[in-house]
Amino acid sequence: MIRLFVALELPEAVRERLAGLGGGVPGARWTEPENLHLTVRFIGEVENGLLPDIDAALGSVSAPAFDLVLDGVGQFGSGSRSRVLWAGVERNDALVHLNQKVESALVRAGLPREERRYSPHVTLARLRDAPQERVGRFIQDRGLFRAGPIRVEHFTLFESRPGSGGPVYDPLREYPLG
Ligand code: 2AM
Repeated sequence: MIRLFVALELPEAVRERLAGLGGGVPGARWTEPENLHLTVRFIGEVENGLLPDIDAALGSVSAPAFDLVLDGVGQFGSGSRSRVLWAGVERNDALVHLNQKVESALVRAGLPREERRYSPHVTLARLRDAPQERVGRFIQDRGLFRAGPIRVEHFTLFESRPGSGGPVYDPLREYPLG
């Protein structure tokens, strides 16, 4: 089996700025700077034999290049459950369009449809037992964070592998946007 997802890479300067947002929240596990990305479509575990079909499906996606702006920070989840701290994405119809194109290509390739609504974000940290008061302050203090515009001219199929220091994301293939 192989664990896959489709994402946008972020330029190093943007990843550095995102990594620089970190700190000040006890119980936060920060994303390694090289792992910061914007998921277009999570795939999950599939048989290795499906990889050629997935690759062909993604290769058939035709969508325009676009600009992306990161905007603000926020969190998913609340209470003591596992929570995610993220950087947001300014409303972006081209990104939603790309998500839909990728979704239908993958469904044509035989993958189950994603039932959850697409909600673009860059995961900054996973929170366990982080005091909500500190999380709230973090979000408030970084509310004016903005990065971009970032020109997006391709999307990437990644493999996620477990590593000793957390997951390792290997880019398998890039697909151009026109
Ligand atoms: P997340 O960062 O918000 O968890 C690789 O795991 C990427 O796929 C991450 O960006 C992750 O988003 C995303 N993803 C979407 N759905 C997922 C799921 N059910 N399990 C793990 N990752 C998921």
